Amino acid sequence: MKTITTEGIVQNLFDAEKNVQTLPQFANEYAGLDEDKAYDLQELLVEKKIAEENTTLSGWKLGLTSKAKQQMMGVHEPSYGVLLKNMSLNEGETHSLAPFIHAKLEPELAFVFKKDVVGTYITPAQIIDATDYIIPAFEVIDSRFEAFKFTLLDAIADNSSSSRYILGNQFISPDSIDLRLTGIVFRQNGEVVATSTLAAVMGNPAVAIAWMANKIAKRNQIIRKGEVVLSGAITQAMHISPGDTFSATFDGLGTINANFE
Ligand code: OOG
Repeated sequence: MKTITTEGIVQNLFDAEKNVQTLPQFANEYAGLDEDKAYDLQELLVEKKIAEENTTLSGWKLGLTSKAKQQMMGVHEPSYGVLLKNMSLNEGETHSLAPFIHAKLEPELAFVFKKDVVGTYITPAQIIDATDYIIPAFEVIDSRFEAFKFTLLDAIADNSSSSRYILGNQFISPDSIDLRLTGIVFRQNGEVVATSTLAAVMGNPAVAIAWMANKIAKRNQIIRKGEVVLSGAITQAMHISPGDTFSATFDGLGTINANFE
């Protein structure tokens, strides 16, 4: 039996973010919830945010694309979410943790598109071909669910835990780079907390984005020229505390920094 309504879930997720409060997972109380319905909820939440926060779509994000993240969260497949203009933070600034419930930071490779990506069988090569440049990036994720615990369907409705994103300032064409072998070193307060290569993201971050392009095509959506796509966490996510400084150095692509208070 359905004990919670669609409007109720969307409002609760919206309010939880606004009021910096958690809510319980709902997926088990919502009869007939499947992946498609969870993305319907995400779409309604994003529409509400665009209307009430007076912002616009700036791109997309992949979630749970690496084994490290899937194991950390106990799920077995990726998800995607929507990025909005008001989620973008400037690299050089120190960011207040006040708007976040229990934020974590993840290094990711961002792709910016120079063409619309249209089709229902998009390949990773087409993703690279449509990419203007790639940028080292951080994503701040913040689940609206208690203790950062959820099923995949809860997380999808919660816009895949998206919260903010920070883009670096080196813009590089992906054409001649073997992304799979691009190494990264992730530091928190100067200490190395994780190392990886971009192959951790579904073998190649372009594979993850192709997966998403095909997934959103089924809902009549596309990646558009000018949009940014975060291709998913390359390492485990690190909890952010006030005063933390983070950096992620990507071999040949530069370093992204983030400071919090
Ligand atoms: C879900 C979203 C994770 C990623 O890149 O893996 C994510 C979560 O773990 O909260 O954005």
